[in-house]
Amino acid sequence: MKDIVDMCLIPYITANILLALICNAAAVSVLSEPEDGKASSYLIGKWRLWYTFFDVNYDGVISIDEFKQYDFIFDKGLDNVNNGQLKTKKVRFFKLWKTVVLNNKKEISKDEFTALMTQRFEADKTGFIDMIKEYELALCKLVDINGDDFISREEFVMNLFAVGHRNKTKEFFLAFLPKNGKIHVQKIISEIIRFTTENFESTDIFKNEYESDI
Ligand SMILES: [Ca+2]
Ligand SMILES: [Ca+2]
Repeated sequence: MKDIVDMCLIPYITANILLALICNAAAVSVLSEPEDGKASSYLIGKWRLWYTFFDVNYDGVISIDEFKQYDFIFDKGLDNVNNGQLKTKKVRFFKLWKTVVLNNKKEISKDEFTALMTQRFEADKTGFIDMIKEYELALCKLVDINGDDFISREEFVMNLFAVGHRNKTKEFFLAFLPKNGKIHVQKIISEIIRFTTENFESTDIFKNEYESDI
């Protein structure tokens, strides 16, 4: 009787092993970068998170008004320590923000934003990375009030406050492994490039933060 039961179990176990192998192969393929230059669902999910981060007043839509938050924080007499360059830096960043995020429109929905990023990424990935790099450098120059190419804790927190994110600022800052209490702007730029352009799953400071902040 035991032999019969064992014989019946063999095909069942074999089928399950095969199923496990197939599932494992599928999981590995998700972790690989698509070869056809298409944006993965993982990357598209990150762009949707990124959209949420830009929606400073939490009304579900990114509009031109979102940028006014930067005026509120950065206009508090900080131009003295910024050698009078604040306005120039802000104008430059606003121009890039309007192009990169809003596609030069007054507002953009989450679906439009995702479609825009997908179209840009799939048309020219190198150009897309360059666009993000230029955008983030302009933001870092704005946030780097004393112009030392490092973002201090104070500068970092002020930027987060400007865009309405006040939770877990300490954890977010420490995730960049600051040295002597500050983060080099290149570290922030490389991390935002990872977040906005890396097509496969990896350790991602911005993704972790944005997921825990919503
Ligand atoms: Ca909004
Ligand atoms: Ca600085």
